[in-house]
Amino acid sequence: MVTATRSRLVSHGPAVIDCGGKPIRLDGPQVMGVLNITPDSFSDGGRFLHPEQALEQARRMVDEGAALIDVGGESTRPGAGEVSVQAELDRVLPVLELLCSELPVPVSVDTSKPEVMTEAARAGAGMINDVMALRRDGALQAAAATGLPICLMHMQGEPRTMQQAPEYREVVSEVMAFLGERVAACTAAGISRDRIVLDPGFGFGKTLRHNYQLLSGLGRIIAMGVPVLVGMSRKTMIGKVLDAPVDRRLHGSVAAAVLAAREGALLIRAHDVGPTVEALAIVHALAKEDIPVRPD
Ligand code: 8Y7
Repeated sequence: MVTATRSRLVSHGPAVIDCGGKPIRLDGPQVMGVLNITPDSFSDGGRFLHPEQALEQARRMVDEGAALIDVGGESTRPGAGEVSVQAELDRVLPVLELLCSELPVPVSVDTSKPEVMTEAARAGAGMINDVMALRRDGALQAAAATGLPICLMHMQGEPRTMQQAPEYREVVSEVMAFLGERVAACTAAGISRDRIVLDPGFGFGKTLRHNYQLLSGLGRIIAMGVPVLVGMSRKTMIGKVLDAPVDRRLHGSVAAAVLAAREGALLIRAHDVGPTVEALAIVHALAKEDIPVRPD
């Protein structure tokens, strides 16, 4: 068994990522808590529209150990409709301003729109989380100008149609090629590698098998040497295996988080922060004792 632990031994990049003055330690897996402020998100849609309610929920997640809170104003669920720039700004900015001034942890903004990136940074956001990986016109330039770290996520197709017939020759290689190309586009636009986080984009233009092939091959993506974020919380890849609706996917989601963290994923995007943080503490305790395996 020489190769089994290989992916856990590679360098995972900087031990700290600076999110606009609020650093996150990446010496072990950390949780990004999900805060949806859209009226139509599939798992908690419509519950956190008001800034005060959003703050209350964000504080709960921070108390439970979230290292980062992800705020999104445009639902990216399969089949979701478009939101105008103004509508997204109106939703996101009041929440960002409040959370960024009140919370001890950084707040990332889940957006693909360059105008929202610019305004979110001005409101104090600490990271840009773009499921389009800065492919929108003007997004590379806008993101570069913020100076913030950026999560580049893989998606095949676009949210409205991505689950119709996703196809890959070999999903892990294709996701890696895409992410490598987006890292190159970022560095060419003046975004240095130490500001980049990569995400294979579970559920975004992937069948159930593609999602598990990606989880199985996650070590190869981690070996690209850039911190990796994953989001599997409450997704269909959990629900289909369990034949369970969204409100009964907690244990499956935590199991998936543990498996990804054991491969070396450093940021885990999750709705159920407390249970995920506790499970990851066990992964971290184990990883601290990992001994490199060498051939005789
Ligand atoms: C992800 C995400 C969503 C993910 C990153 C959901 C915004 C769907 N999923 N961002 N966003 N990675 N980086 O189930 O997997 O929360 S939305």
